[in-house]
Amino acid sequence: MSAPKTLQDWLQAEAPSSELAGVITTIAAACAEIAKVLRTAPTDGLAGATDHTNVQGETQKQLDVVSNDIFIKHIRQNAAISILISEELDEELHMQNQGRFAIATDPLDGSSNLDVNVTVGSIFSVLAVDPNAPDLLQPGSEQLAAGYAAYGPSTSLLLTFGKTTAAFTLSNEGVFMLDREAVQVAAQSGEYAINSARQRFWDAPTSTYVAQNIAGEEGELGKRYNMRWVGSMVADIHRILMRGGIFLYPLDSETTAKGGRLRLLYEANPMSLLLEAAGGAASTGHGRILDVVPTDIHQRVPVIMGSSAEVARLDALYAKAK
Ligand code: P6P
Repeated sequence: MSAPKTLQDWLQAEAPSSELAGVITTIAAACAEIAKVLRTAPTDGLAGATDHTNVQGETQKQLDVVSNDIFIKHIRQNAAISILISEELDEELHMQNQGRFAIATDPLDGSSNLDVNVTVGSIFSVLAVDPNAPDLLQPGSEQLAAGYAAYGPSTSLLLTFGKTTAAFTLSNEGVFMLDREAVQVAAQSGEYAINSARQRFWDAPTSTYVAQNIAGEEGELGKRYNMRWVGSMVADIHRILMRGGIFLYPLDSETTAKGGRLRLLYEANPMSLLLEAAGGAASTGHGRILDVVPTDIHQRVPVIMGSSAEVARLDALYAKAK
C-alpha cells in the first residue's frame, strides 16, 4: 500500500503551476489556523457578535473578523496574490504587489452556527488577474481553482483546479492528508436541502419541485425523499459531495430585489466548480452559474446545485414556466 499522500504531494502532481500550488498552500495554511482558533473559541472569549455590520447587512461575529484577518495575514506573505475579495470587506483589498492571482473568499461561512457548535467553513476561489489592470468580474468558468474548508468533527479541505475534486482531512499534526483523489456526486439522490420556512416566498418551479419530493412513493416520482438544512452552505454542500443531494436557495419573492441570497464570487462560483468537477451541476434556474458574468464583487445569485438529475428536473420546471 503506497504511503498516504499529503496536500503537498497532491499539489506537486496536480497543480497547473508551482505558483498556483503556492497560492493553495497559503489558503490551506489560513484554513488550518482558523480550524485551530475555532476549536477553543468559546473559552477564549471569541464567540458572540461584534457591533459591526458587514457590506451584506449582516452582524459580524468576532470569528468572522478573526477569520478574515487570518486570511489577510497569510495572503500578505505570498507575493503571487495581489488582491483579496472578502465577504467581510466592502471593497477588494490590494496587496501592493505584482501578483498574478486574486482570491475571493467567504472566510467563515455559516457563522450563525458558531454559537451552537455546528459545522461552518471557509470558501475560496482563485482568479488570474493582471495586477496593473485587474478584472475581478470574471465568470466562474474562468476560476483557476476553488475549494472550501469544512470545520466539523474533522476538518475537511475540498479542492479543484476544474477537472477533478479532491478531498483532504487535517491531521493532528496540522497536515492535510488526501482522502479521495476524485470525489463523484451521485447523479440521483433522495435528499434535498432548502429552508422550508421560506415556502410562502417560493416561485412555482421551486414549489412544484419540493411538492414532487414530499409526495414520496405515492407521488409521480415514486420515491421517498428526505430533507436536510444545516443553515451552513459548506456543511450542506459537503454532504452533497459525499452522498449526493441538491442544495436550493432559489430566487424568491423576498430575495428577488437583491438578485438572490447567496454571493456569486465567493459562494456560488467556487461551489459550482467543485460540484461540476465532481460530476454534479449548478444552475441559477435560468442558466449555468459558472456562465454568469458578475456586475459587482458582492453580487448575489439564485443557487440550485448538486446531483445532476435533480438539478435537471428543477431546470426543466423553470424552462416549462417560461
Ligand atoms: P438561511 C449562511 O449565512 C448562509 O450564507 C449559508 O451558509 C447558508 O446556506 C444560508 O446562508 C442559510 O440561509 O436563510 O437559512 O439563514
